[in-house]
Amino acid sequence: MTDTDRPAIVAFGPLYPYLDAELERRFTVHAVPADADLAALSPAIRAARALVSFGSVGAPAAIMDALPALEMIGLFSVGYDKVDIDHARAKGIRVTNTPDVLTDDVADLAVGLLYATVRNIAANDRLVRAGAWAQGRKPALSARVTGSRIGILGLGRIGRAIAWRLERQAGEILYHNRSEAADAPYRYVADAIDLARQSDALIVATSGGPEAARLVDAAMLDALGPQGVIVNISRGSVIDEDALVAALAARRIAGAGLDVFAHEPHVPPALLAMDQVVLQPHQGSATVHTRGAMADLVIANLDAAARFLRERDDVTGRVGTLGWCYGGGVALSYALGGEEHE
Ligand code: 8YV
Repeated sequence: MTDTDRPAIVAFGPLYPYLDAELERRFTVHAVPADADLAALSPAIRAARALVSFGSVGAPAAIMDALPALEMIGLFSVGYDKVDIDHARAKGIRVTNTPDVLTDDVADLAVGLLYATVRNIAANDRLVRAGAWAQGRKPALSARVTGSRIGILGLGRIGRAIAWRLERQAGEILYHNRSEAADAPYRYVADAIDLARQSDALIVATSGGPEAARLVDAAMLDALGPQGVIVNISRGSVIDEDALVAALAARRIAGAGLDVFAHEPHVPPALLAMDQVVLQPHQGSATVHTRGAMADLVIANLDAAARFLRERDDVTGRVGTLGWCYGGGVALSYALGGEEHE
């Protein structure tokens, strides 16, 4: 394929080396930093018909407007809260994401954070490293996971994978969604605050975005109560972070295991000083296996779309249809599918 045959795409913000290499093999890739001056983009960049970005960068309306030929956004994430979906829809730009392939690893991390928080694993690690144990200090006794009531806020794909992992350990698994999931073998709680009130641990697995912004507020944290812990592997924006810091500082909840924050990579300094909090650098999907699978899915989505882009150029003027399959049958995974997601 000559360079002129290759569809031009924009890599918006940093991606991932394996994904970068696979993109270079197929497309003419223009790297555009997330903070680029969009008014100064070259004509070659403005000709790009697809854009790829990390979940934390997404695609605001401004980049869509700066790329007049843009037809598709390929996200390297399941979450699309940083994409202006309404704007994409209005402009007829397709948005694809990477569901399913990361579900297990994100669920594993949620369960790991639950245990680490409830059993004081990180705090006790610090105690050992500091030599305090060797000098005779005993670890404080902790609560336990086995037999506890686990509330899951958002029983989508990841929420279900978390529930499945904890079924044997939990005394009960309960959940809250916008509506009851007909096929879920867990107790549905129609009100989110009630869910917190009835849970020993609350695991936040809902999708981000404006609808879920600060869904977990001071009232919900108070309902969780002084023995309760919260785990968040969803988006930092789902929890009112100031309310969380205040509740932890006043011991109105017992602890928190957090992989995500409201203003990543900034973590509120107050949290850094708290022993009852376990902090992770948004690494739910960050395994070699899963980041590779996510990159492959981004490529599959783009390849299918590239075929579509070329068909648009076909002299017959044929226009491809939505949802066709690529290679071994990996379908374009549309973020705009309307399915209840995590
Ligand atoms: C991504 C995530 O890996 O997929 C998501 O929505 O939160 C992470 O697992 C991260 O956003 C990188 O794109």
